[in-house]
Amino acid sequence: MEESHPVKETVDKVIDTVAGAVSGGGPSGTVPGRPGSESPSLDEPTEPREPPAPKPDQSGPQAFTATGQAADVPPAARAQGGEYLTTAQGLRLVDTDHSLKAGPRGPVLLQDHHLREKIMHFDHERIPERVVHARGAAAHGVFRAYGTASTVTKAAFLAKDVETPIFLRFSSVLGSRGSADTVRDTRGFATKFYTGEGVFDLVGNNIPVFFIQDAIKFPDVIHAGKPHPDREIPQAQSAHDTFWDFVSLHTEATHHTLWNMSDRGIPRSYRTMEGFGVHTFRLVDAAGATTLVKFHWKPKAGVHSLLWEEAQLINGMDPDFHRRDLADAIEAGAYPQWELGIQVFPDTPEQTFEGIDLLDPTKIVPEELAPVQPVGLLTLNANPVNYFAETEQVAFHPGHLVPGIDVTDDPLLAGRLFSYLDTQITRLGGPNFAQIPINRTHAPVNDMLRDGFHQTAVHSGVAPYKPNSLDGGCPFFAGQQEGGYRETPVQVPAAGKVREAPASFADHFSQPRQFWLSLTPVEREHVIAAYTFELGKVYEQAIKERTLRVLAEIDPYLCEQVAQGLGLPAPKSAGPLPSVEPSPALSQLGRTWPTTGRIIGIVADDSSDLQAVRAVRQQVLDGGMVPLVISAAGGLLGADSSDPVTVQRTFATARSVEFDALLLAGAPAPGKDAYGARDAKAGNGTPAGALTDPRVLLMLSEAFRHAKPLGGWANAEQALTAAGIDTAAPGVLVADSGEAALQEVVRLLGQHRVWERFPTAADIV
Ligand code: HDE
Repeated sequence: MEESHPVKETVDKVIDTVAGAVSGGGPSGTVPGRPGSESPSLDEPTEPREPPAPKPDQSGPQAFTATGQAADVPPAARAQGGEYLTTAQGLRLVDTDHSLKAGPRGPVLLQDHHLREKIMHFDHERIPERVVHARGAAAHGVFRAYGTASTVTKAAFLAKDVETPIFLRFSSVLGSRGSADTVRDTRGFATKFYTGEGVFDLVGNNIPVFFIQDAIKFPDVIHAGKPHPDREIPQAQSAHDTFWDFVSLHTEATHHTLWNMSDRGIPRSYRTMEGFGVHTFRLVDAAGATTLVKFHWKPKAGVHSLLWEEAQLINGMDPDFHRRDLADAIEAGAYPQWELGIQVFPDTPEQTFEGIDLLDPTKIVPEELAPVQPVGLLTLNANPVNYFAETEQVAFHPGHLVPGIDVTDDPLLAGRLFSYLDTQITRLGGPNFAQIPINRTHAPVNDMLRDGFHQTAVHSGVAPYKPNSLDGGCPFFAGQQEGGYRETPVQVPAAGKVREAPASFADHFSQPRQFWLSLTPVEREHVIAAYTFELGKVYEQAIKERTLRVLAEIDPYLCEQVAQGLGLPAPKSAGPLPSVEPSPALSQLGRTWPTTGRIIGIVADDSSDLQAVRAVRQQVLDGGMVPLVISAAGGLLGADSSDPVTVQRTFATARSVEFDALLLAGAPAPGKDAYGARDAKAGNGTPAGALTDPRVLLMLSEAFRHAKPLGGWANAEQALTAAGIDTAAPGVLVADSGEAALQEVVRLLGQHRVWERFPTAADIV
């Protein structure tokens, strides 16, 4: 029996839906990205009825009371109900289209309670966006522990086979809430575990180091990265004077900046990013023994990035690329997964490992020295029902800890422990943000905190203080047996109060050099290009020259190449460069990954062998990937046949950047709209006698230069040649059948891109 696959089922439903709609048969399923759970009627519905249910891929926060007690209410009870439009007080309304007036042409009356309420609420719909990480997307999921961490921590949610609901929010750092997704930036990777012992938040990034070693510098680095305060440009990017001014003067930022300039700064998808806890944490086992650890998230889909040109095109074509990708994957049932792992270090008084200061957040510990040991699997399996209620209002805090997990004296972490509570007072409007449904703990709350804006709990008792006798002495202290959280009594060496960093924090260049040396040649080319682009956007020459001095401390070749691009002389390093061992684990390349959830474009038209197109599409689905058929016009190919093929994209609406690989079912003839005045992508239009649509040629040449696998059959060679592509080039395959072409394309996709297509500079190796 053929095994059913969630992606396949969904895409089949898409095909049914579109085919049904075109043939007048009505929809029979959902398509990823469908706006609601029901298809709309052509005319405005007038028959009163209950609101439609959320879409099946969506789930709100689980039902718990404001005081952390399981609530026996169906999820839908949180949404609105009833058949009729009402005021916020539940008063039914007869009209919401007209203000109350003294006659149809008369003045509006102040007594219009509905007008006042509607406009008052609208006027206050916005809350301040996050001061950093404002742009984000999130999903619900579950974390299942392997039990392997139980040797080092008593945290109950890390015990074998314990399943914990989670909410995970990804974000970029610098941009505003409406900024584009694929900018060059660090990404946030914040996970809320709703454990039985209280909420644990792992508030990490996709880059394992940070710009600064002390939280007191955070406003400085963020002010430098944000748009210039006078013109408020540029949005969501570091390619400007203030950013490079700061990082070139503040050289402890060098390591993080280098990661940003590498492919890590432009991930292909949230699904293909690693996550890092950055700081060293302290784990505590049941006997009180402690271990130092660093947290890592490893994506099952592999770590993949965009190319810079692709990222820039996507920002125009689909600024929501990352959030759409995440939501569509979950809706299609291709659930993204990450393994949580820990690097484990002995908790010694020095808090160092192999000479690396574990309290310095600008340093990593190479995986070759301390392997990442898997402790559990996270699966994202539901999209939020409401962006604002969940993704916007979720509040993470590194100080949300559970027994068995403690913080260390990393000075960056210390400042965060203050900041993440403090910021919510402005952002979420008061101290009761923990009572917002997405933030509610799944453990009973008995906290003696009272009142305040937006208090939604109804506290009973008269003695919210301790000691008391009036409430029977409640609440009582928990010993460790009852899960009481006790901070580890770490010995603090005697010292004077100083505003200083330890001497070990002064090394700013050895690990950047190690990162550079660990990259493959093509990854190094990307780093050179990124620095050259960013500094090329800097106005002041002094800032460029100062940055070149920093690059000289990383590597002379990197410095020379960037200097050449900027038309400036390359400075020499101040002294000999540190001798460091590369860490191959830092490179993203050289491994093979599953291709599940990847997007394959199939270019076809009515002249294509539709039997072959159908078969290939089916094989893509069977492989857990998403096939999108691209043709000259929307609708159906082979509309008259018994089994037509639905078109998902047209030459006018598609762009190569949407696809991970392309398949050509022949050489599609120019579409009727293939002329520049209608679609600039068609250029000067189609020269007389041209056999292939110019937009297809553009798509092919873009995909080729973005090192994407290209396959084709029938007369595909004609289109490839017309696009100027050598069919003998690596990763280009014209096969006898669609099946053979697909097989090769999928094999190549396992490595993400065909890097060998383009030679790197000989002297970079
Ligand atoms: Fe944050 N950071 N941060 N940060 N951070 C915030 O908290 C802050 C740092 C990170 O999806 C804010 O609720 C300080 C490191 C993520 O809601 C704020 C310092 C790391 C998110 C804040 C840091 C992060 C934030 C803004 C220097 C990686 C998004 C709104 C000591 C380990 C969480 C908010 C989400 C958000 C402060 C440095 C990750 C202002 C003071 C290092 C993923 O509290």
